[in-house]
Parts: sequence; structure tokens; C-alpha cells
Amino acid sequence: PQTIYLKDYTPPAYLVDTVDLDFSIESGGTVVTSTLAMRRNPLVSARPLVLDGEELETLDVTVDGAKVPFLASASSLTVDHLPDAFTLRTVVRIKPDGNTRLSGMYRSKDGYFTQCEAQGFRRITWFLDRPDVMSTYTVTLHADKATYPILLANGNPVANGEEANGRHWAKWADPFRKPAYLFALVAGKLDGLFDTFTTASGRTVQLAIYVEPGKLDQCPHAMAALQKSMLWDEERFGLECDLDHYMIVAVGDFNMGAMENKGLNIFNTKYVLARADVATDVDFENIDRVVAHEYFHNWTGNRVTCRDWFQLSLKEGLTVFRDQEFGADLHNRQTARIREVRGLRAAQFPEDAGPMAHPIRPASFVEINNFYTATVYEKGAEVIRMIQTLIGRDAFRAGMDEYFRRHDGQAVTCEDFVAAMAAASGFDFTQFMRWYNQPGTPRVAVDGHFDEETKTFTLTCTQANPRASDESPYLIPLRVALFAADGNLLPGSERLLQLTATTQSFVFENIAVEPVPSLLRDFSAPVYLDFDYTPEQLTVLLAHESDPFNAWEAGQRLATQLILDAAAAIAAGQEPVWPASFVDAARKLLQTQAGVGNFGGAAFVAEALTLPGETTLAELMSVVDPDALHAARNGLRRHLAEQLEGEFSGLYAGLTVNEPYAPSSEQAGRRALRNLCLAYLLELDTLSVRQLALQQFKTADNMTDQFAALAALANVNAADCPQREQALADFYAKWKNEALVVDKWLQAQSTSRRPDTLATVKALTAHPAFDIGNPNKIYALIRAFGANLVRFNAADGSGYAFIADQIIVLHDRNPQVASRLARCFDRWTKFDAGRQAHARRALERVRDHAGLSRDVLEVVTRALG
Ligand code: BAL
Ligand code: ZN
Repeated sequence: PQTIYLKDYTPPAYLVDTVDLDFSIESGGTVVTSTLAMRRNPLVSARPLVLDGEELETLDVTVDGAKVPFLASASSLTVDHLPDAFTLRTVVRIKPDGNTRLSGMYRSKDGYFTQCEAQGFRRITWFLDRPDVMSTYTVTLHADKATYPILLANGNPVANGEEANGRHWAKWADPFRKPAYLFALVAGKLDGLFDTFTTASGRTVQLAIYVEPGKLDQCPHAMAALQKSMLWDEERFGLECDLDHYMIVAVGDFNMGAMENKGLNIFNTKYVLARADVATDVDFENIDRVVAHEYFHNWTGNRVTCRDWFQLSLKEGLTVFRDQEFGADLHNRQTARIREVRGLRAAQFPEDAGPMAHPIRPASFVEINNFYTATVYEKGAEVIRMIQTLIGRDAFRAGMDEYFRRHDGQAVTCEDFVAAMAAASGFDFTQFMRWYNQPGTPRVAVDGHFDEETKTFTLTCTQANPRASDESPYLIPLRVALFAADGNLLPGSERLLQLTATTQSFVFENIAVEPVPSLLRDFSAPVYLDFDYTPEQLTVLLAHESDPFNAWEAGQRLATQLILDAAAAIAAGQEPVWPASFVDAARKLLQTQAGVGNFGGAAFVAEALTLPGETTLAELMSVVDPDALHAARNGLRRHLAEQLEGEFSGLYAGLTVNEPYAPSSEQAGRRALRNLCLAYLLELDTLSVRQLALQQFKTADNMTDQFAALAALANVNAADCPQREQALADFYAKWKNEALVVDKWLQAQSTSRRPDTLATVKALTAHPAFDIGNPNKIYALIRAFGANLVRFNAADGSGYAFIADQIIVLHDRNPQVASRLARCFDRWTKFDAGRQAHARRALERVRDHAGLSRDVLEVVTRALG
């Protein structure tokens, strides 16, 4: 397949001023009539018009009303000898009912839906399917009225009426110019929840959330999230909603999380539907963030969009940063930051060290759908956050204002964004641009030197990024502070250092005794930070750091060292040693429970006592021994459970929530810590704890507690655990008609540590609960298994063979989802020779499959090197 390069970008040869689309939806296919007012781009020399298309049956092509000669291939339609301005009309037939890729227009249970980002619009009609071609759209839909009573498109409803044979029609007009990827339509039988929002300037926006009939009682949380997002964007960024109608439609079959189509967001049900008994605290919070994310795109993405798909992080990194900030303001800023970094380390750091590593702005791709990644999104958000850290919050806001002043209505590049920030702040971002252009996670090694004579403490920082194309240094903002051995923050020691050289020293004056440096506070840059801490120093930071992120980080560093040492011991046939100091630190956390310093609370303690994940730890091993790592991490969990059984039991009993369920951060924090206690206690696997878990499972009045008990029981290793069997059976019996809850049931089993997990997962692929056509089911059962480090990487290669089989089953049916499954193999070269041989065989089997889809081919080719 062809590689596309950023350096080859050229502006479009033609522009499309207006688009008029007519959809005649019939069961045998949909006829799409497109009328485009086009003109030659005056900046580009004359050349033929080449339109994009995919799986279109072309019925007619006219220019200014006359038939013209054209050349059509499977993916392009070429027309030559065109006047400078003209009307192009095409008529095509598409087959949404047979569209299993869920890209373009497709059928789901309750009707027809679309997904056009990145390049799905070409599966609907011939078009210049690129983000720098922006047009105003009118759309008319015709369909059977009884089956599809709701007909929606972007913008405002302008007219509707009845037709012969029980059909009806509706016409929509979107006043804003937009690229084709933001087009959307819906035709279905749906229930709607309606409300309004009055903007700062007093305009009323009509809000609607459409869902599968019968699910309206699961919509209020998403509606409230939308209203909160609208207010927040006004208050934080002065950005008002520009629309008269803002609609969200939820659909169960959806490749991504959600999509920001102008005025007509289409969402995976997972990020809309919530009710206390079916959604967890984490689900509620994710809904807040995803609803906000798509709403925030209305400015960062839609009003100002991307010039080309290499600039994807322009809108995604920025919009993730915005939704992170919203979530932090709405919930708990401390734990929000911790979770962001936990997620970054579990997904983005491995990605950046593996075969799919790419800069947040890639230089090339084969299939753009493969670049909706943790790097573009989450590392992209870290890059935006560093800009704010470097120039300050006020200058960042001024930079945002400047960005919209300069570029509203345009399709622009990452340079344009950074230039607006530079103009507003006076900051020189020349060196900073390296963050946009290089793959890999930089490493910063820090050395501390205390000089008793001069009373100085010197931090010497050395940066390196072996994945980068050259050795030039990054500009790295490094937030630091110094602590005395008794835990007091040394006055005046809080600084934001700017690392600009490969090796650089920073001197702190008037330091009386050797301090404990706290480095990379609030995770001020997405790097690995190496410092040779003693356990005593980390214990000081864990207990006294006033920056909650670094207090948490100190605990993670302590645990990481213990687990990695234990894994090495286990691999060498020795018993791991667990020092009493770690247990003491954990005990203090549990006892204070109100937390440490001027922050904390149950949510923080729960984060602090969650050990680093296996995927994160694996990155720190030169050759990963998944069995030893698994045994070591669980060994430490069991050791904590044995030593702190009294504390865990006491907290479990004391942390009940006595008011009605609310997904508030206060309640969620208590539940998180209480459920963490339960999971630790279950490491002891006594009959009484099993019964306690089953009791919680049976009596919980909310999904957070019910699912926590189920997931903990699902993890019980013992071959015979009737409580586990009962919980799994009861849960499915109770929830088998709630698709999103069934996903949880599948995932509790696919992520289980039990040795028989692969056999269970295989059996579940034949269970009525599973549906190969539904991405959420595949993610819950198959991809989640691929992320189960110890079971996917089984020494006999059975996990690799299974995922390879599933990729082959899916590659043509849904290439985007299949390609995400292929990413399970990202880290195969980090394992021993035996596992590598199995993984290579599995990857080669996929690669050599006849007619492999481009999406999967790019991933496996890169994996095989
Ligand atoms: N633009 C694709 C979905 C999202 O990031 O919002
Ligand atoms: Zn987005």
C-alpha cells in the first residue's frame, strides 16, 4: 500500500462552496444525489478534478446539467476540461445495510448512522474528502416514516413533509462551513431527551439526546454534562456555543468513543447511557469527559480545523487537554492528574517505544485510521499542557484568543497554533517544536550534589531520546522543589526549570543540609525521570510532598522497585523479600485516610495503594518475564493483604456510603477505597472474604460496588470458587438485556488472572452475549484479553495464535477494529526468544493472509520490522 507523506502536502486543486445532498433511504440501498458548487482553486494551476470515492455505484455524473465523460476507478472519479466554476451533480447508490466497517453510512439496530472521520465521507458520495475543503451543506433525507420517524442532519431543520407510500422527508441546513469529515445524518426510531442552554450572550440553544427507545432514563447525566461543558467553556475560554441546535445521538455499534460532527454528535452508547445501577463511577466520569470533549471540538476542531490529517493532534491533543481540565475542575484535580499519567504510562509510553511509535504529528502514514492513538491524543494533550506550564495560564488563555482571532473558519497546522501562543506570550517555541516532530519518550537523568562548604545543592540533568532522529535536546519544563529530611518544604525551592541543553546544571543556594529533591512535580513533562532515590527519601516524599502527583509518584517508585526486584528474584528461583518500611508507609496511608499534607482523602489513598500495572512495569524490564512479573506484583498485593488485613477490614466496614448514590467525587472516592480494600482482602482468598464479596455483589444498589465485587471474584485463582461462579451467573442473568453491562461481564472474564482465561474467552466468543459485529464486544472480550499481559503472552504462544485468528476473522469485516487488535502485538520483541518465535509466527500468518486490509497490513508490517 501507498505511504502518504506530510512533506507532499499540496492545496486542493478545486474548492467546493456549497454541498446539497439528497438521501433516498430504501431497504435495498440508499441513493445519494450530490450537487456541488465548485470552482478551481485560484492558487493552483489547472489540472483535472479527481474526486475520492469508495464502494459507490455511480448512476450519473453531470457538469452544469450536461453529461460529461469521466474516468471512474474503485477509489477515484476524474473529470477533465472543466470551466473555472461549475455545478457538479453525481448520483450514486450505496449499501448501508451491508456496511460492516461502520465507516460511512451504516445500519445499526435502530436505524442508519454515519461516521465520516477520517475518510468515511467518500463512502457516501464522490467528494474532495480532505479537511482543507470546507463547504456549507444542505441535506434532505427521505425514508419510511414508521420505521425511521427521526431524520437528522447537521445544522438547523428547515422543512419537512410527507411523501407517497408512507414515506416522509426532512431538510437540514448547516450555516457553518465545514470539512466533509464533520458531516452526519441519522434516520431511525429513537427516543429524545430535550432541554436548553442559554449562552452568556443570551441565545437559547436547543439540546437533544437521542437514544434507543426505552433508554431515556439513562440520559440525564449526559445532558447535565453537556450543559456543564457549555458553561465551563464560556468561563474558562470565553467560547460560546454558536449553534441553534446541538444534538447527541447514541448508537451501540460504533468504532470510536464518539464523534464531534457539527451540531450532530454521534456517540458510542458507552459514553451516553448511565444510571446508578448500570454504570460505575468511572463510567459517569468518562461520560462527563467525552461529552465535554465532543462539545469542545465545536471550537477546537470544527470552527478551526486541520489542514491535513497529519495535523490531527492540533484538534485532538488540544481538545483532550480541555476535557482533562474540565474533568479536573468538575471532579478531583489530584486524582485526575494521577489517572492521566497512569493511562499515559500504560498505553502511550509503550506505543512510543514500539513499532508504531510516531511523533504527535506523524510525518507519514499508510492508513490515517491507525493514527487515532494515545500519542496523538494523550501525548498531544501533554504537549499542550507543557505550553501552558511554560507561559502560564493567563498567557495560554490569551494565546487561545489569538488562535481564534487569526484562524476562525480556517483549516490550519500545528505551527499556526503554536505561533498564536508565541504571539500572545512572547515565548520562543522554536526548540519546543521538537515535541511535535519526534517519536519516543525522552529520558531525563538527574543527579543531585550537595556541597556543604558552599551550602549549595546542584541538580544536573541529562536528557536523551534514543528514538529521535538526531540528538538535539528538547525544551523540557521540569517542576521541582526541595524537601528537608523531616519533610518540610524548603522555602523558595519551588522552581520551574527549563531544560534546553543535553546536560545542564541548576544551583540552589543557601541550602543548609542535604535535601530531598522532588522532581517532575505534577508530571510537568511526558518523560521518564531517573533519580537514584533511597527508599527513605521516597518515604519522606510520600508522606510530606505537597504536590499530590509527586506524593503518589513516590509511592509508585517504591512499589516499582520492590516488584522489579521481586520479579528478578522469582525468575532466579528465590523468594522475594518485602521490607517492613513499605508496609508501614501503606499502613500510614490507610490510617490517616484523610490523606497526607493538605490534600488526600479516600480517592487519593486508593490511587496511592494501587500498584503500578503490569504493562507499565514491563516497559522497565529489558526482557519481560510476564510470569515472574505477575507473581511478583500479586505477591506484593498478598503480602500487603496479610500485613494490613485489620486495616483493610476496618476501612471496608467504615467506608460505607450512607446517602443515596450520586456519582460525586466524594462518594466515588469512598467507594474506590472501599473496593480496593475488598480486592486486597480477596488476595487472602478465605471463605469469609469470598462471602463478603458475594454479599456486596448481591446487596449493592449501584454498579460501582456490584461490579467491583464481580471483578474481584472473577480474579480468584482457585479452581473451585462457587461464589465466583454464582456472581458471574447471576450478573449475566440480571443484565443480559443491557448491552453495556454485558460488556462489563465479558471484560471481567477476559482480564482475569486465572490460568484458564484463554479457554474462557474462546468459549465466550460462541456465547450469545458476544457479537463479532459490535466493536464494544470485541474490545471487551478480545482486545481486553490482548492487554492481559500474563495470559496473552503465555509461553506456549496460545494467546498470540488466538488474537491472530481474531484479526483474520475481522480484518475485512471491520478493518479499524481489526487493526486495533493487531496493536496487541506492539511489544512482542520485549519477550524471550521462545515467545518471540510464537509471536512472529502469528504476525506472519496475519501478514500473509490473502487480501489483508490496509489498516492491519500497516500495523503488522511495522511490527515485523
Ligand atoms: N474526532 C474523533 C473522535 C474524537 O476524538 O472526538
Ligand atoms: Zn477528539
